[in-house]
Amino acid sequence: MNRLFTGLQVALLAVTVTAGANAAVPPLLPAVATVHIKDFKYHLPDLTVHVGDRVTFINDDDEAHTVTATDKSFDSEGLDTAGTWQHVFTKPGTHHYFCELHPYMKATIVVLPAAAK
Ligand SMILES: [Cu+2]
Repeated sequence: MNRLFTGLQVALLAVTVTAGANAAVPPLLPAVATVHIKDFKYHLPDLTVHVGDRVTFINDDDEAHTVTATDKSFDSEGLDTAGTWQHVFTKPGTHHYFCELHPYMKATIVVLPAAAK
């Protein structure tokens, strides 16, 4: 976090830092899918997973981004450059999410019922 931020980003990051001041960056666990955030877009913008699947989000941009559910059921909060966040999807359905810092950034994850084993 040694770059310049806009006021909005500073405000958001301040909240994030306060919440996780002493939290070490958690190790990445195996995930079924990885969404890279690059050039102000989520790749993949349309992803299908199953209930219980873990998805990794990685910010490849020089700008901070978030992964925030439209219904707020999940929220990565600010991800700095190279920041990562993982989420296990537990509710089937179509989950729309966006970046709180750049609300035009939108994507969807479809969560299907747990895969038969
Ligand atoms: Cu963003």
